[in-house]
Amino acid sequence: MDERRAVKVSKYLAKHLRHRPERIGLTLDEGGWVEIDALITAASAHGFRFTREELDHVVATNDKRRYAIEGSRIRASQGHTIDVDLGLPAATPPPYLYHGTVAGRLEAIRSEGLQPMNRHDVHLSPDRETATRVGARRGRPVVLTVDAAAMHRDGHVFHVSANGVWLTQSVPPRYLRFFETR
Ligand code: HQG
Repeated sequence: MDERRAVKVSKYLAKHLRHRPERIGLTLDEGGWVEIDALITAASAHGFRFTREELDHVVATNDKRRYAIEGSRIRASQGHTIDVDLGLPAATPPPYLYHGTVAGRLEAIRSEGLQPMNRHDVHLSPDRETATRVGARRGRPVVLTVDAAAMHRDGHVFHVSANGVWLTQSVPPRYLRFFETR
C-alpha cells in the first residue's frame, strides 16, 4: 500500500470516526466504537472502497497511532468533535506538557488560557518536538509550556489517550509559559 493511499484512508477514518459518522449512516457507540464490517460496508455504499487488509495496515502503521482495534471493532483514540466518552482513566501527567499553536492565537490564549475549541479537550504533547509539529499545521509554530504538575496539584484532571496525547478540559493562563520556537 503506498503512502498516499494510506493517508487517504486515514483521513477518511478520521472524518467518520471522529467527526461525521452520520454522513455515511454510521452510529458509534458511547465509547466511539463501531464494528469494522459495518464501517467498510457503509464506506463502500458511500463511494469509498477499502479492504480489511488496507484498514489493518493503516491502523498498524499510522504515524500517530490514531486508531485502535479491539476485537471486531475500531475507534479513533482521540480528537473527536462528536460526543463520545473514551472511558480513559484519570492519569498523573509528567511535570511539564507542551502545546503547539501559532502567534495569531496567543492574545486570546493569554487571556482565556487554552480552550478545547471544537474538540472535547485541550490536546497536550509530552515533548516539544511533537508540539512543534502540531503547531506547524497552522503556520510558524509557537510552543507553550504547561505546568502540568501544578495543574494536577490544583485538582485539574488529566487523561492520556491510547496514542500518548494528554487531554484536559482547559488550561488557565496562569499555568502557561510562553516560549517561541525559532
Ligand atoms: C487554539 C492533531 C484561540 C489551539 C494534532 C489550536 C493534535 C485557541 C486551535 C490534535 C485557544 C485548536 C489537536 C483560545 C486553544 N483562543 N485559540 N483560547 N485555545 N486555541 O486542531 O491542539 O492529526 O482543535 O492552540 O496533531 O491544534 O488530528 O487542536 O491551534 O494532536 O490526529 O485553537 O490534532 O492530531 O485546534 O490539535 P485543534 P490542536 P490529528
